[in-house]
Amino acid sequence: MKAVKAFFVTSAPSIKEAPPESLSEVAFLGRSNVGKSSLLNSLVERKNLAKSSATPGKTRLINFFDIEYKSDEDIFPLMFVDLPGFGYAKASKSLKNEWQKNLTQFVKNRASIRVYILLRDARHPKLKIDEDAKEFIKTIRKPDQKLIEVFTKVDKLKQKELSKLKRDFPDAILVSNTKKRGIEELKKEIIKTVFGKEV
Ligand SMILES: Nc1nc2c(ncn2[C@@H]2O[C@H](COP(=O)(O)OP(=O)(O)O)[C@@H](O)[C@H]2O)c(=O)[nH]1
Ligand SMILES: [Mg+2]
Repeated sequence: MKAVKAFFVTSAPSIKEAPPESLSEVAFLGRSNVGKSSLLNSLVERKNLAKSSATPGKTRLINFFDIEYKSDEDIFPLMFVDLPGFGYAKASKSLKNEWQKNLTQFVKNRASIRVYILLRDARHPKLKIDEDAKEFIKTIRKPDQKLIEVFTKVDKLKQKELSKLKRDFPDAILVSNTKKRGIEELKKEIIKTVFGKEV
């Protein structure tokens, strides 16, 4: 399935400045540098729609992208929301608190979010900060909001580690942005979750 439309809408520092809630939103959440922007680009087959960077902690804004997928029979309009990374150690404390507050506010109060995509680094699958984020989403989400857990950078794993990860997290989707693995599976899961359709 292909994205027939994918364009940047706007950046917002907080929920107050966010665009009006209109489309079903897919929010990408995860530690800084985990591969959020890269995954967003993979999902729409664009190289640099969401700015990916090797410098952790650069994205401090909430970025909105208007997306449209098309299958043989249907069109699926969505808003992808690239959220600032959490837990970036090098940011100053006040800046960190400010981001964290904005991020928390947004995630809690944005009713148009249909799916939270929580990204985790496949090489560090048991980090407390990720477990905490998962618990947090589970606590605040409404009945019509789903959590999809994704492990990124699986290209860095050996076969044995990959098998273990699958055993430990049977519901998670394993992706590689460099090798384009798991991308179609994730697209399908998003469409199924938001629109209730198998594509
Ligand atoms: N090997 C590998 N590197 C990745 C993958 N996804 C992202 N990266 C790299 O990880 C770094 C951070 O990616 P980015 O998408 O900017 O992360 P973000 O901060 O979460 O938005 C960049 O250097 C990417 O090229 C992946 O699946 N495999
Ligand atoms: Mg990013």
